[in-house]
Amino acid sequence: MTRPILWTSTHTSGTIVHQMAAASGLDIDVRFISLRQGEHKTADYLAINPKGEVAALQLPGAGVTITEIPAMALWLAEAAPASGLLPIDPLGRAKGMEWLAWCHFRMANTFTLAFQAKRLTGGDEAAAAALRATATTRARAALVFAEAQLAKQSNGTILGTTQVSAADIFLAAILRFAGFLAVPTDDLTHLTALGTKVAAVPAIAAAIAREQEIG
Ligand SMILES: N[C@@H](CCC(=O)N[C@@H](CS)C(=O)NCC(=O)O)C(=O)O
Repeated sequence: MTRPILWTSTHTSGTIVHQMAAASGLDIDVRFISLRQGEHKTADYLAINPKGEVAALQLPGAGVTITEIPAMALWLAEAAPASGLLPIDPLGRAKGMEWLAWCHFRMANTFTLAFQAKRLTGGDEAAAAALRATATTRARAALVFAEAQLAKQSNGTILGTTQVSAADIFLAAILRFAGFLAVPTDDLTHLTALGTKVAAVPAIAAAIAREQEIG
C-alpha cells in the first residue's frame, strides 16, 4: 500500500469525506463497501476500522487509520494545504474546526435521531415517530442558525474564504440530510447557494457523479 485508502460507502456520511478527499486533490484510493451486505462488519474491515463504520482513512506506512469526519478533514487539509479545506492562519483554521465540530454534533444529535429513530427506540413506532418529529424541528432550527451565520460572511462560504472549505462541504451535506427529512429549505437562500457552489467544484462534482454511477 503506497497511497492512502478511503473506505466509504455511497450516499452515507462517508460521502462527506469522499467529497473532501476529492477536493484535496490528493492521490487517494477510494474504495466503496456495502453496508447493506455487512462488509463493514467483516474481520478484514474491522482490522482496519474496529468501529465497523465508514468512513475510514487508512494511511500507508505505520498501519494507522483515521476515523471521525473532523479528524479526517484535518488530515486531508494538512496533507493538501493549498486545497483550502482549512484556512492556513490559526484563527481561520480554528473557525474551520469549529464549524466541522458543529456539523458533526448536529449530525449525531439531530439527523441521526431521525434516520435511526426506530433503532434508537427499540422498535417502538410511536416513540420513533415522536423522536422523528423532534429531530425534524431541531434540524430546521440548526439550518436557520447556519443560514444566519452564512449570511454574514463574504464569498458565500461559511468561513468567508474564496475556496470551498471542508466546513462548507459538511454544511452542504447537512442541507442534503434536511432534504431527506422533508425539512423546508426554500427560504434558506444562502445555504441553498452554498450547496450549489459546493456541488459545482469540479472534483466534488466528479465524486458525486461517481457515487451516482455506483448507486
Ligand atoms: N462519527 C462517525 C459516524 C460514522 C457513521 O455513523 N457511519 C455510518 C454510515 S452513515 C456507518 O458506518 N454505519 C454502520 C453501522 O453503524 O453499522 C464519523 O464521523 O464518521
